[in-house]
Formats: sequence, C-alpha cells, structure tokens
Amino acid sequence: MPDPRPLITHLYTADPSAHVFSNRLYIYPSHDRDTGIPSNDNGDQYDMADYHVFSIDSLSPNASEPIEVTDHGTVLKTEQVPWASKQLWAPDAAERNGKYYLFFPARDGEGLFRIGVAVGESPAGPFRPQELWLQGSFSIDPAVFVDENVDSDDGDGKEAFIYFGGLWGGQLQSWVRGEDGVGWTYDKDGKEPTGPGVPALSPLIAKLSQSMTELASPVRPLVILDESGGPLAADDHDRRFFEAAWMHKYNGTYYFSYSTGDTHYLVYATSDSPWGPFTYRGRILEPVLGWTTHHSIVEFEGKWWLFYHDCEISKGQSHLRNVKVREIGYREDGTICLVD
Ligand code: FUB
Repeated sequence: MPDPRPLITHLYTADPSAHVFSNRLYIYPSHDRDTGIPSNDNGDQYDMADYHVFSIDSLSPNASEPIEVTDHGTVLKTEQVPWASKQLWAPDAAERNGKYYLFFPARDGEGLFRIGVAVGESPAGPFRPQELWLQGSFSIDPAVFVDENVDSDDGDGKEAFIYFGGLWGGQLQSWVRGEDGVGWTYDKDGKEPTGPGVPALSPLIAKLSQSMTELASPVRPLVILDESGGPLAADDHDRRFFEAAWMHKYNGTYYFSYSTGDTHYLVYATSDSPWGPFTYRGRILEPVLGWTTHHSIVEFEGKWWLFYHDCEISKGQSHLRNVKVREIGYREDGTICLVD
C-alpha cells in the first residue's frame, strides 16, 4: 500500500499519543525543532521546548479529501515548568475526574529525566504543570492507561497505570532497583546489559493515584517473556524493550507495544493483566525513514488506528519528524496486522 501522507505539515511532530475524548480524536505529540545540536546516542539533538495539541473530527472523510487536523496551539512550554531544564520529549494524556492530564518527560536541573504532570480543564489544553515532577518517576516516554469497568480500590470503577522508560539517552540503564523492591537509585555509569542468557532491562509500571498526580504503588519492572516463558534476552535487539511504551486493551486482552530502538521495529506483547507478565507476540511496523519509531494505538469510529512518525518531510533528518496514521486490524488469534 502507498505510504500514508504526513498528517501535520506546518510543524515537525513526533511520538503521537492519540486518545478519543468526547467523540473527538486528540493527538499529543512531541514538537520537534532544529537547534543545530549535533546528533549523538544521547539524543541531544531532540531539543524540544513546547507541546501543541491537535484534534481530528473524522479519520474517514471522502477518500479524495485530506484529513482535516486542528492545531490547538501551544499548551505547555519548558519555562512554565518549575523543575524542568530542557528536552520536552514524548508526552501522553489521560482523562479522569472530569479533568485532563498531560504527562511529559523532561530533564531536571541535574540533567536527569523525570516525568511531569500538568492539569487542564479541556483535552485541548492549556495545561498547568505541578510544582514538582511525579515523585518517584524517572526516565522517559510515559504512557498512561486508564482501565475502565474494573474492580477498583479507587471507588470509580477505574484504575490508572503509568508505563515508562527508555534506554540510552532515556537513562533507563542508569536506574537500579533497591533490594527492598521499592526504591530506585541513579547510577551514572549504568550500562545496558549484554551477554548470553542475560535478561533485558524491562520497561516500568506503577499505579497512579485517583488524583492522577501521584504514584500509588512502587515502580516495578513490566516483565516481557519470550515464547518459551523466559524473559526476553538483553542481546535480542529485535525484540527487547527500548522505548515508546503504549498500552491498549482489545477484547479483554492487554496489549503492551514499544520500540526496539536500534533495530527500529514497533512490536507488541500481550497479557491478561495490566501488570503483566506479557508474552511477546510480534511486529506491528517495520522500520520507518529516520532512527526513532514511536506510536500509539486507539479505537475511533469503529476502527483501530496506528499513529506513528517518520521523517518524510525532512527527507530523513532523524530529529525532524512528522506524524502519520494507518489502520490496523486483529486476526482471530488476537495478533495485530496492518490494514491496506
Ligand atoms: O522524541 C524524543 C524521543 O525520541 C522520544 O522520547 C523517544 O521515544 C524517541 O521517539
């Protein structure tokens, strides 16, 4: 099938987190810009300073018409966030208690990535940041999943979880879990593990409080198993977690999807619990033009959609990306396929 056209062309946008709020589709992407910082494995070239929110009325207009996207303008800037110094990376958003929450990673004053929360009255923003980052959070790429119609201690039939983490520039390899299983400490010399039989580093999960502005559980690893029931191996770069966590639920099954980073695949694993363990199931998307790949999956107008990015407009400059969308489907066994 022909590659879809970029959805947004007047700005560089990436890492699209898509959600449906009040029957309208909202996209919360990173806003890429070129500040001339040379590319390196630390991701310094991804030097973003604000967020825009976009929305779409319908993804199924007449085939000949382009999809109409509304830009709701700047909804949060680095200088509004008391604790952040730079690099507003991939955000996500959630609705609860009649309010909207924007979750975003940024470096703190010491250069460590933390995850912040900003609160708004409308899905289109603006968002007011909390004074401090989400205490206990670290690394990058928050994905917030609100599970509905569940037995919940929170009394509203909902439970919210935050999934996060990213290797290399995202610093996941530098965080070490304490022996009590509760605290995590930073080790600047931390390295991604390697070697035969060594398990890969896991993405992380915590429950969110009903207020959505605090962690309500310790942060713990989200285990991803291979077909033989063992944890994915660190050297299995085609399948191990790198960054870009996303959670969605289809037919009662939890789908955790992510990027494999240096092998550039979008892949997924499934479980019958949002806490896991998850079992690796396969690939969703082959490598795109550019180094990073990052996505979200959402149901809208009775179909399932994959939002992702590539570097078509910038002709392959990896830090200047554009958001795209294509339809996905599910086979009878629950595996995901792209729809032509
Ligand atoms: O946009 C900056 C970083 O690039 C994101 O946080 C990663 O997921 C990768 O897409």
